[in-house]
Amino acid sequence: MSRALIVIDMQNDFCPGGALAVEGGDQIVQPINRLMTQFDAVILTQDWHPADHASFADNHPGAQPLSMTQMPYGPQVLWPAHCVIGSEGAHFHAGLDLTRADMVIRKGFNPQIDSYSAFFENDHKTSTGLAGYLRDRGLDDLTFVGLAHDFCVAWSAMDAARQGFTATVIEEATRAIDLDGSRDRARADMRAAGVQLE
Ligand code: VGL
Ligand code: ZN
Repeated sequence: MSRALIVIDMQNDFCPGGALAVEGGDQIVQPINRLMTQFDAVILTQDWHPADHASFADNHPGAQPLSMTQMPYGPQVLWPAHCVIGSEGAHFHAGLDLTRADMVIRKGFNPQIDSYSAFFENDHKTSTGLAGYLRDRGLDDLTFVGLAHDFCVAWSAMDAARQGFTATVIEEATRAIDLDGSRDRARADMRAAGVQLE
């Protein structure tokens, strides 16, 4: 088995001071850098939204950030604008070791569909191409870390398990947004999907 570390969305906007800051997000940078040395491959994901993205509350007149809306593909949280293509907030945290990354996969660039998972957009149909890349390289044992535990990390790990990869989340190297109990829900959902929590 070849093992890949998949580092989810370690970007400025998800760290303290960012547009969608996750509490303690910056505390996991060094632990993630240390983990990178223990894997056969390292893949980074980068949330990458156009300014007119449908997941931004600003693009829904009258809507509050963190309220819910209905999209053609299902319910969707409306987020403060974040990780706008090319912005400082979309850059990786300055302390993250980028030298070990074999590949960076961007997601969320389709203006009409959000993409929490590294594998599929939120319609659960449109592939990012990551599964094919991993299979072509024989990377079948995947470990997930990064931000945010209860959204992009959880959705990525569950999609990995559903597609037949071995999927583990190292919880110490994640932090959660924890919106209305989303952290506990994500843990239960991940376990039910066959994701190992360490
Ligand atoms: C994320 C909300 C919106 C994440 C990305 O990385 O968990 N959450 N976009
Ligand atoms: Zn996003």
